[in-house]
Amino acid sequence: MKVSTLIVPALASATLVAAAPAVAPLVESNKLRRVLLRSELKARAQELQAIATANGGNRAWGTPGHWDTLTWIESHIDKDYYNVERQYFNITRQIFDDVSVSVQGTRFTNVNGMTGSPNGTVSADILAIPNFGCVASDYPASVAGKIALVHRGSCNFGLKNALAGTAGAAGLIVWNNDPTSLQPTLGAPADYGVEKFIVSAFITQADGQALVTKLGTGTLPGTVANVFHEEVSLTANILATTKGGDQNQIISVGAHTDSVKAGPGINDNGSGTIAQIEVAKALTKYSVNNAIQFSWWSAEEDGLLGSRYYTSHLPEEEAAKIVMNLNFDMLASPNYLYAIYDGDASVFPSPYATNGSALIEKTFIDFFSADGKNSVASAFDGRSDYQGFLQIGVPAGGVFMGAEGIKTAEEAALFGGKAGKPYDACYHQACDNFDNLDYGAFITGTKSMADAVAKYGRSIAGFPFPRPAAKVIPRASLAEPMVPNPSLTKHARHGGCGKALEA
Ligand SMILES: *[C@@H]1O[C@H](CO)[C@@H](O)[C@H](O)[C@H]1NC(C)=O
Ligand SMILES: *[C@@H]1O[C@H](CO)[C@@H](O)[C@H](O)[C@H]1NC(C)=O
Ligand SMILES: *[C@@H]1O[C@H](CO)[C@@H](O)[C@H](O)[C@H]1NC(C)=O
Ligand SMILES: CC(=O)N[C@H]1CO[C@H](CO)[C@@H](O)[C@@H]1O
Ligand SMILES: [Zn+2]
Repeated sequence: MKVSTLIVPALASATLVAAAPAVAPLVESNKLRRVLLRSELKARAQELQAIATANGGNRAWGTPGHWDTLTWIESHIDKDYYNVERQYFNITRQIFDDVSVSVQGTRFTNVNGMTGSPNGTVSADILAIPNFGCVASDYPASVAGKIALVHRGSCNFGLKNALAGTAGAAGLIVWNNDPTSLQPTLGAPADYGVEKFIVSAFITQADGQALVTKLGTGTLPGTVANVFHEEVSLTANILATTKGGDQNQIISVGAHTDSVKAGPGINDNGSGTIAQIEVAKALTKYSVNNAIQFSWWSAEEDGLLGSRYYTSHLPEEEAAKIVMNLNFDMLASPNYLYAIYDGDASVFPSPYATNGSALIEKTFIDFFSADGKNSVASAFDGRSDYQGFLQIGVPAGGVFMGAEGIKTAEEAALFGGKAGKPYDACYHQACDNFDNLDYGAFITGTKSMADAVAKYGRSIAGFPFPRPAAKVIPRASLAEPMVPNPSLTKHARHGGCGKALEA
């Protein structure tokens, strides 16, 4: 008897091996969510913390801690289920050598360079520009050959620079509109319809105010310098695409892998990285109708460089296959809120709103609502890795749990936690470590990702796809900062029946 019972299963399994491989069941939201465990999120956070600890306390791109992060992500991805690719690219950084502003020979002590400014020193008369310098008519003909002094605010630095240059200014000084410090970035001249920028630097609010008063409508001789050298370093994105599912209908899901230099970045944005690993693992038990592509972007901290590299190098016919981009960053803030990108611009005016982005927003609102949780709208301002996708016409959406912003009393009523305190007091600091995370919020955020992956991995019925002609949005049309429209109601949602979802 013993012998025969041993033989029968052996034969049975031999038969199974010979048969066609069983097709995994089609993914379902509740099943995918059920296999996600808080304990696994914690285990990954521990691993990521260990990588930071072993590499001088951070995982900034270009450092060994970041390369180790990439290897670690790949070790968690099933190569039978996914095609895994590293997309290498070089990043050229400006290292400032001499950044200065002087007036009548006196140098200001607190001057910041503008990343993207040409290399050089300009000496000329300084003229103060009225208003914010965001429209061509702000620049008088007399600015030609002079250094324009412009107030920060109302539009991007790149637009101010392009308009001043177009009016013939030889250089630009921007003065801050608040007392905090800032490292400004111009972006690319082409985004503002010009061939090149003019030499520019950034001064404090106090220095700017004093200079404007001193100049009045007249001019004084001065100098603006932005002298730098360049350093080229290599980094990489990771892309893992399901082998199954329609490769012409790709659901792109992304988070960034780098931290700031100041700390380990376990919430920012280790949490998005970890959530993606766990959802990508869970998905391997199921089949999908539409391909899912998980992306781990590099160098978000330096201006969304990894994701923008990807989208800007994507051939048009490949871009046409991407149905949507879902972005997850900071999914475990200790004093969290559940904020969903306002894809329909019902709360925050946004040039990016489309029907597709509105549908994605609704998917997330419905998830939190069905889970008995509140959610609020988050500005759809293109300040994370989904920006590059919006620029090539791909609808986007996602969830965000708060960074350095301060929780309001209204938000504390909706989400608990402490009003008057930052959502993440450790944002961009050394204390953004394993202990910084709210693991309850983290598992909820991870499940919101799983829900969207399952829903769109099954079907995109009703979603506007294939897209009509891609709607390309120039960055210049983006105002800074995004201010919510108070006349519109905040769509804070009280969670459906108040009953938590089973998984
Ligand atoms: C990065 O730059 C180095 C040196 O400048 C070059 O050898 C390498 O091919 C570049 N790699 C990529 C992916 O562009
Ligand atoms: C910028 O100019 C300085 C001298 O004016 C020069 O030493 C430096 O190499 C230049 N940087 C670049 C990136 O060309
Ligand atoms: C967006 O949706 C509205 C209402 O459903 C519809 O009338 C409109 O045609 C759609 N726009 C596009 C560009 O599909
Ligand atoms: C959505 C979001 O807040 N993403 C954050 C990820 O991390 C970077 C840098 O730390 C922040 O600038 C982003 O805002
Ligand atoms: Zn909305």
